[in-house]
Amino acid sequence: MEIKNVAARKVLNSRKQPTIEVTINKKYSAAAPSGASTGTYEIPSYPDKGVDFAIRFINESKALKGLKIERLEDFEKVEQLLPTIKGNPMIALEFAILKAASKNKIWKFLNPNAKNIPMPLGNVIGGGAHIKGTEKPDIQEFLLLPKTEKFKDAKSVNERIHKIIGKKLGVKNMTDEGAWAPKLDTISILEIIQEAVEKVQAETGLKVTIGLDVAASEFFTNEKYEYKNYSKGNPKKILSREEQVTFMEELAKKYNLSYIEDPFQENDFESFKELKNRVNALICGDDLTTTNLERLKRAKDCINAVIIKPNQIGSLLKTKEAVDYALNNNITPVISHRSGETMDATISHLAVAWNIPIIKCGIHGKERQAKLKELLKIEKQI
Ligand code: 2PG
Ligand code: MG
Repeated sequence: MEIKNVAARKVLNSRKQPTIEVTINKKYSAAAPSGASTGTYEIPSYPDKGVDFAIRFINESKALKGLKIERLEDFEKVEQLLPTIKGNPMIALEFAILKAASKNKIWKFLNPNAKNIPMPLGNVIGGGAHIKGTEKPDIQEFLLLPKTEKFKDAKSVNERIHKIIGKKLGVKNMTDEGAWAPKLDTISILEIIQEAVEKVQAETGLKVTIGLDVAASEFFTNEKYEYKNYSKGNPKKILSREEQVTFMEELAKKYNLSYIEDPFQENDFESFKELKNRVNALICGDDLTTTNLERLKRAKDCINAVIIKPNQIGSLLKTKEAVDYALNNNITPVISHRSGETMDATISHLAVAWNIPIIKCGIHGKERQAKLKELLKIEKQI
């Protein structure tokens, strides 16, 4: 595929914030998402001068014209030719080029032998930085992780539990990611989810497990974890580092958690390691690792799963490096959406092409469904 035309424009993401969309050869478009609970070690979403500057820069640049893209390695040229374009603009650009080079079959272009569809990790109840106000869960995401043979079953079982819980809670409030946002404490929420999971498991015979994205950096103040909704009788509670490790261990054991993301603040590698040694769950880094190979290397013995978000590092090639390092070091990569999303479903393709076993992309809302539906489509093509 030869790049003949590159155009960028401003669009709105699901949080109604401006983001960049790039179109290659007038036909293939991709837009970048953005986070709300961003890690300190993520690269900035936009170069210093912001989204408008990036759009103008891409529209005025002739650097990519005539460039031929036939394989992943060719993206080195893209990244070299536009070194000032990092973060979200680079991701939108590279995803659009991927679509153009593959005629929308990215998974096949990157790996014609791909055969695994990832399990969907979906957000059913949430709080933290993903909803305004103060009366909300401290923990950012309460997640469902099905363990089914077929992707189709996993998708529908998540949707079913999401619906049952919505009815039970009777709230209309939702987080940015389409999870229910009740004014409830951690324990009450886990009880409600466990009940719904057991009911649906009994009905369908399909296995579903529970997970968390604690996003602990968001409520780590003065070297302590400051809960505002800890438990029913005891909403306000301050936990030390050791107490937080114990609390996470207790939750993991009581609710059979299969997955815990960012249970500790983003610099506390040691506590991740301690929890990993105490429980039988995926202990996942997100703000800890920020899809950054150097941080991932440092976290190697502390985690057994890692979030992969292309726009945390702003480079398709560096994203692939992080995935490969994880796969080669017994760390489960989990490719992930952001809380501010677009209809782009490139991460679904990357999951399949790069053998990523889990995709975290929500359950409810058109931007989340776009990624799930794309996987149904890919499943049929494989
Ligand atoms: C996270 C993500 C996505 P955000 O913390 O894992 O769920 O949130 O995009 O706001 O960083
Ligand atoms: Mg996270």
